[in-house]
Amino acid sequence: MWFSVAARALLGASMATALALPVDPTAPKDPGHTMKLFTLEQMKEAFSNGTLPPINAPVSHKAAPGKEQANALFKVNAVNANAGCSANPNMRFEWREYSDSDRHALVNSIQCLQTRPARIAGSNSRFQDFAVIHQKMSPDIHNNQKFLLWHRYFLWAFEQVLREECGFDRAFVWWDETKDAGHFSQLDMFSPTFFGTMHGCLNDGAFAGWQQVSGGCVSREGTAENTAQCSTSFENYCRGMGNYPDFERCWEYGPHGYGHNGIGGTMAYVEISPSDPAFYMHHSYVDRVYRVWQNADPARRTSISGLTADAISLGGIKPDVTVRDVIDTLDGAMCYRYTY
Ligand SMILES: [Cu+2]
Repeated sequence: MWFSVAARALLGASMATALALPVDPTAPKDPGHTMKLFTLEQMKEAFSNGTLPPINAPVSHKAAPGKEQANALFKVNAVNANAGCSANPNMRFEWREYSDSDRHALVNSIQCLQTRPARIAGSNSRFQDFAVIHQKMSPDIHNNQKFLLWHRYFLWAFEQVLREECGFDRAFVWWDETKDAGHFSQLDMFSPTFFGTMHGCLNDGAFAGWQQVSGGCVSREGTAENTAQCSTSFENYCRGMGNYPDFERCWEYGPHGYGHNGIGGTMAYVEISPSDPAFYMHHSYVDRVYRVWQNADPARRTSISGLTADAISLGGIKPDVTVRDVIDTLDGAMCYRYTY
């Protein structure tokens, strides 16, 4: 028969090649998963019907035996370093409270990190080390109880590395997204002066031309409709949750997910989203609201349903810690608070 086995094999191979090639050569090879999303109305309905997915147990959350000692040493150092923290914590200022000089210093230090050599396998810069670690650890740090703690420590580590390796010497920043709900793209953060505009591949601003960890350009393609979910009413609804698993799911699948999609493009993909520096601004808001929720009840600063001894690992960027080291921003490995 004309259509020989060899011809079939050839045809199969060429089809496979054709399928493997992205249509858009700048598109990521493996962008990963999209966000789990509930609008405020869907969230209320899911809670009242009991249909919100149950919170998953972490995939792996016990430190390897060899790491226990390192954790203990870090704990001792951290506690010593932070004696008296609450009397004089580091303040994180909201973007609108941040001076132009501070904004430029922040953006310049992030640019600097991109020029520093990688220390993590599979990365091509010190900035991308964070995205690679986030990508690798993704199954263990999303859709579970560690989500808020892990990202809190990740953001703190990013801040420390900006200070230690790129000379950043200002107070750190946070972004109150509720002030920009429905119109993220109009915020001056998303301008050619700072983080770049929000349409397609980054071709203006401090990070123009940057590549995603998975390949392809860092891009933004958010919609106003998505950013509208990052509202005061949604924040307040989640802040009304009485226990950690409910708050965590409301916050992760609600405004957290919609902030990612509101910026869109690279940020819409869970694993690779830290390839866009806007990730760190978004997660400052996520962490700030977690802290505000914790402040409403002291027990929330010491417990997340029995997981207090579990390991938080950044794959070597900073020492492994435990949940108890990072659950209170004023006691443990860190020492900071938000201006409001
Ligand atoms: Cu994440």
